[in-house]
Amino acid sequence: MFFFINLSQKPMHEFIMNALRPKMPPFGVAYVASTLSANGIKSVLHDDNLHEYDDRQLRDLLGSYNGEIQAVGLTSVSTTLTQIPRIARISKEILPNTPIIVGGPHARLLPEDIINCQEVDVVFTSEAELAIVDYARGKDLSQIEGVMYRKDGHVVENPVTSVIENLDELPFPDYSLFNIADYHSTKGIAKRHPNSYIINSRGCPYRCTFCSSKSLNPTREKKVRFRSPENSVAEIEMLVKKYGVKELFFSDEMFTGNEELVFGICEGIIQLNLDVIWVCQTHVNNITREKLRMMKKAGCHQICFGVESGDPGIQKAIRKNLNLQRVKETVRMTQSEGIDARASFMFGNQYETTETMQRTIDFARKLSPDFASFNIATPYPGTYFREWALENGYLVNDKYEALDSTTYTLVTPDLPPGTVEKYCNKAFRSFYYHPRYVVRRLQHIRDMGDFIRFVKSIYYAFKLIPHALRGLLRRKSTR
Ligand code: B12
Ligand code: SF4
Repeated sequence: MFFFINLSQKPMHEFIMNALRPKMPPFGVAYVASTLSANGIKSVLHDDNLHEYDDRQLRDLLGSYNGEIQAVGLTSVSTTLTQIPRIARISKEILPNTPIIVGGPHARLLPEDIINCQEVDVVFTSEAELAIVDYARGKDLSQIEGVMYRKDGHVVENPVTSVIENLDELPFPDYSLFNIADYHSTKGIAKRHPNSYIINSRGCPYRCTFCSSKSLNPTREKKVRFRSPENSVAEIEMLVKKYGVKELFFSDEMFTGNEELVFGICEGIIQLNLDVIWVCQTHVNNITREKLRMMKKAGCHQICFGVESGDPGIQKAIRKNLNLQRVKETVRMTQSEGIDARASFMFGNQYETTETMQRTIDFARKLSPDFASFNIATPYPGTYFREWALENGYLVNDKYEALDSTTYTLVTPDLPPGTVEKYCNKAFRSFYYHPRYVVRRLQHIRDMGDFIRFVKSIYYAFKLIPHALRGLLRRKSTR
């Protein structure tokens, strides 16, 4: 049996958006567990991000599976990396002869950070659905692609020479590992519960400077791999009928990029008459009215567009290169087809100044999407933004746990400490705490469900005021 642990993420600060954050199961683990299961090997998951265990609870839990555990598998994003030594130490105390293996986005981006922890035996440096089965069957490590391990005191890394080209060959994620109803997507987005994520493709053809998508792609090319619509629809049907899922979040990096997939999934949902609504995120340039109409018919109620900045110069600098006029037209078109438009913005990218950030705040207000999110630019490993910050000596806080989008870890000549956080909070207040926004949301109320969501959003808005104030005070006192 493989015993997987999803490491917990602890926000560094009180931050205005923290209260809205999603809590979702680890889908990477669900994918590797499903290929193990297809080969007759059982998996168990402890989600420490959902139920955080102290040392004693973790010891008791691991001890209770005495003798059954073949390997303890940890999954890690950069922000949870610092949890690895503690969990690995406890695991070795209780199960000294059981290997500790680690995978996840950070393991794919900077595996050497993880193998440096002496208790860790093997790091999986790429998509691991195939490698994990080789590993479980006891294949010699030197013969397994995409692993990093120690041999005779040296670190060895096996390259990845082939990738899973046909995603339809993979079994669906193992949803039996967790209880979907225990989780939730970003508060305020989902209209129904239980809700879950689904991934229909891997990769993105764009190259935004703040995003690690390119570095995560095993081919490092602009190639995107897509599932067939039939395969995705079969998973959706299973989620709805077997797990009672009522709402889905298509977490593809760019859902509307492949016409065949979008139309195929929509037709499938309509033909099977599935009782499910959904939300997706995508690129402004991939939207047409025809697609929107089909998506609406198939239950789409919200689209999130990564707009990032209201300043044309910053658009170029971050290689997003959006035409702001087209952004406006796309948001209007989305709203006119009865789908809510969410726009996501960032503060503190390359060459940002207080003027460019103010332009973003003004643009967000004028754009008038139904919802907006405001994030702090974060120099994740595998991004050009991180390289730029390092080259210029702007990175002043290199702690991985600070990469939680609530802390600005750079100081640039144009942005003294605290400026980016200030503008981010200002953007939130200027957008949401505005009578015009409240009136517009009131006009959107069509049924009892909308009314309840409106009351909840007012409740969250008031709840967020002390969050914002505490955050500001704490930042000031730690400076
Ligand atoms: C959906 C998604 C979410 C969802 C669900 C996340 C989840 N729990 O799975 C939500 C919205 C909750 C989320 C939250 C966050 N996310 Co997110 N998310 C994604 C997204 C779009 C898809 C993830 C996914 O399912 N990928 C597909 C699976 C198959 O890939 P995978 O997870 O890497 O898993 C494979 C391997 O890594 C390996 N593997 C994984 N775990 C293990 C464990 C073992 C033992 C083994 C052997 C192998 C193994 O095998 C898997 C199958 O091939 C990715 C973008 C991307 N391209 O991956 C960002 C991404 C992973 N998220 C990211 C970030 C930053 C976050 C947050 C920190 C944001 C924040 N500021 O809070 C939080 C962290 C929450 C957490 N503790 O996990 C970054 C990670 C960057 C980094 N350096 O770590 C990414 C890469 C986005 C980006 N391009 O910057 N996220
Ligand atoms: S930010 Fe979005 S569009 Fe840009 S590279 Fe990343 S996933 Fe692609």
